[in-house]
Amino acid sequence: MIQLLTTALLIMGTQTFNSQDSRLDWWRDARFGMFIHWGLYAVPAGAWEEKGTGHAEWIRTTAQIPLETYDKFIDEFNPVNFNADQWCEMASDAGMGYIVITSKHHDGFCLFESQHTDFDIMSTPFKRDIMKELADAAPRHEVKMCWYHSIMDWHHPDYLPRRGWEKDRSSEGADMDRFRKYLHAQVTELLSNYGPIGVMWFDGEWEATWKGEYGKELYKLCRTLQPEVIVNNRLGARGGMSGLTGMEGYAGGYGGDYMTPEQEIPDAVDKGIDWETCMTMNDRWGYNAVDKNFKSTTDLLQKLSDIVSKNGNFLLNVGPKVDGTFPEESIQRLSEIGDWMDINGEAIHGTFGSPFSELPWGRATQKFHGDDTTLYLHVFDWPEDQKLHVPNLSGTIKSARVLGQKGNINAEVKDGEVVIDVPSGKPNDHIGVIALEVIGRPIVFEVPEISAQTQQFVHDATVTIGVRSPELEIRYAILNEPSESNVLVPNLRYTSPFEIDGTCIVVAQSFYQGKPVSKSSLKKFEKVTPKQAANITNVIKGTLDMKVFEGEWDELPNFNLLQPSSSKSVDKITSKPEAESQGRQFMGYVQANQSNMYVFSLTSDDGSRLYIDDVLIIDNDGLHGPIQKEGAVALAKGWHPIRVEWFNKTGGAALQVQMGEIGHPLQEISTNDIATR
Ligand code: FHN
Repeated sequence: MIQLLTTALLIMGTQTFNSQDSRLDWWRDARFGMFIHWGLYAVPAGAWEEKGTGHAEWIRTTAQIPLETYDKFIDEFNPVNFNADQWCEMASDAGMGYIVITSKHHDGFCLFESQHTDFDIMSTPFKRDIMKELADAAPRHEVKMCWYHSIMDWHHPDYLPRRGWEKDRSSEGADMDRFRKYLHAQVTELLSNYGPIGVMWFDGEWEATWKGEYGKELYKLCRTLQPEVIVNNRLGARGGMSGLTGMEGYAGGYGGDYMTPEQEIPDAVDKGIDWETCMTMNDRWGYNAVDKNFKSTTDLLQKLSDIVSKNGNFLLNVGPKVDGTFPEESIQRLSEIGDWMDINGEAIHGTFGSPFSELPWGRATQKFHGDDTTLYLHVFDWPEDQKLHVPNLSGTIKSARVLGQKGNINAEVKDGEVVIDVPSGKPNDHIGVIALEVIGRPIVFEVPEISAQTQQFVHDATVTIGVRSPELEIRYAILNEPSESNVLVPNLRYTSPFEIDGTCIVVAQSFYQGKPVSKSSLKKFEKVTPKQAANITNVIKGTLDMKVFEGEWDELPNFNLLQPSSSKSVDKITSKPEAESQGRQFMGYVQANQSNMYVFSLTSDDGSRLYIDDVLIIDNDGLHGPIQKEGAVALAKGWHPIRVEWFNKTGGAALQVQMGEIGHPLQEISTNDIATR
């Protein structure tokens, strides 16, 4: 048995990441937005008494400031230099198409006038509705106004849980249902009083008191109030900083309209998925007077290029000061970014991801004009010999030009690459962009990808081979001996998936105009003997033994060395009733209805593992949000020992096991297929 681990991008939930949903078109075209974290936390600017100067928007918690002390900041919040048009102009001039500002962060303070609390901007000396002024200014500068809104609320008496250190702040009488009514009432204000809103950017969704079904309910409220509004995936368990979204089914998983990786850029994302990386310019979201670790303009632009080349959006943060101005370092970077975007913005706005899996000197984006394509080459490392080699590219190139420079430059299609004569010296300090006008679509000589649902099989397997450029011809060969794999030129034309019924190696290569234009790829597939079933009779169907353990872990402990707090027979593997600081061990038998390969999926928040016949099939351990992993194993017809181990430290809890015979959909294991003896 092999352990086949694949981490699936979680694209289920209330809304799948449907790249056909035209509601997101303006947002996809924008590609670039401004995040603004602003509130009472700008008053202390990261410093608090003997608690140091490293704080920011979390300061009430990280410096353990009692509520009544923190609330006094309201008397000092008077941003006399705030100018909504200036902020919107800086965003627009930087090439940003939307602004997402914290209408309310975790501290509960509302930057907008709310009829449902006095803990808002109207209780400050400023007494002006910041959101209103921004919402009015945004259209004047062609930016869309969007609201960040935190579910977690450290101020509202009904929100639970209290902060662990808030020993003196009783939770007596706190009522999360009443808090959800307050939350809905404020979201209604935000989507009723300020005109068309581009995105509702929720956050603070990870505590155990917030359930996926609440997220679905709030999603529906947003879309009812403004049907065109976009809602991010942070109304349900988002899967930690990777921003993966929650799975339908357990904890009422929630999808949202796009994924939200935070402070990181995913390696590669399926082109059909909408996503946005949010990132700070320095090390903090809210203003910190001593945090001078600002990323360079070149670094920020290369992050923008990398993200857009992967079909994503970049939400770049500014943390304004208490007087209503942006930090000088932010202003300077926004201005320099704007200078670059003035000339190169066409390589960002309205583009799609790169046709290349990688490029040695930079990134690429593309725009389609009917049948033709503009291919933008983002050159981070400008060639000193003035020859830019674009590997694995062909097609009919009509022209080539350097953005911001007059006239065309020479681009020659040679065997398997395009060589472009570029002027000496990078055209700017950050990224030089070359636009290639291509007739039709660029032909990228990719190595073919060989795949099957699993690399082991019991009876037979279906093999699929693919490349992205339809102009390429795939040729393949099926080899029985590995020794042959490095000499043979594949000679079978691939037209559709094919069956294999024995151990073999599949070799494939891309051809163009009759010539091989890529390296060969190869993959071994193995016919295996299924694991013999357990020799048991008189099973008790529909039952598994569950042991519960109490404790705090960062990874799965060895439960066999621990004393369970309880144990009982259960009819399914689940994290319900959810609890923190808890581990569970499920043991019993699972039935294979016939001899074949079986795929298991294990989704959990936090860590989990799945064993069949005491062999580890899926390792999904560690502290994380809801993440799904898969594994496969060959099983003979009959009953096989299964063991699932799981723990939840704090926050969201989730556990879901699915199973499916190869070639069939994964689904919850039926009670008919579990047993104890
Ligand atoms: O806790 C917040 C944090 O303060 C900040 O707002 C980021 C921005 O996405 N979101 C949460 C951490 O994931």
